[in-house]
Amino acid sequence: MSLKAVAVLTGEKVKGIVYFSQEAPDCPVTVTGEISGLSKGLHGFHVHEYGDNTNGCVSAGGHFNPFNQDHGAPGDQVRHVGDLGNVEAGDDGVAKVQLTDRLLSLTGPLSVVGRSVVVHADQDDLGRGGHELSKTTGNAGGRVACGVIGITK
Ligand SMILES: [Cu+2]
Ligand SMILES: [Zn+2]
Repeated sequence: MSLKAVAVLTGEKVKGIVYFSQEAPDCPVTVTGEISGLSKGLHGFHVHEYGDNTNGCVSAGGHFNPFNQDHGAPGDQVRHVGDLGNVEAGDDGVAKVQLTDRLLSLTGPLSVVGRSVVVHADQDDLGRGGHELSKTTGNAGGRVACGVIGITK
């Protein structure tokens, strides 16, 4: 029986829905969805530690990082579990999300259910930008929308 979760992202201008599914506990997680209201181009896209929206997207905390690693690209050996790279918006401000990740899980001690999805104002440099924030946030700028990941059917 596959596991499914969903996050409804809300922000001042940016909105979206992101779906997660996983065939079985040790399988990769597929992430799909659509985010609108973005500026054209790349935007950092991560799972952050907390499913807490009490102070907007700020209270989602940092990138979900249970292994205490540096920030990186989704394909890197060294990365945060929550590092999902970038989504790319077209001229219409819409980004389609379609990715598969081997580190995410929807069950067990490292489950992302109850945490947040955050989309950022700027491009995630994937840890390679040489900025002082590259190794922690990818220097992806402000949080333009976020939503808590919840279980769905
Ligand atoms: Cu983020
Ligand atoms: Zn990160």
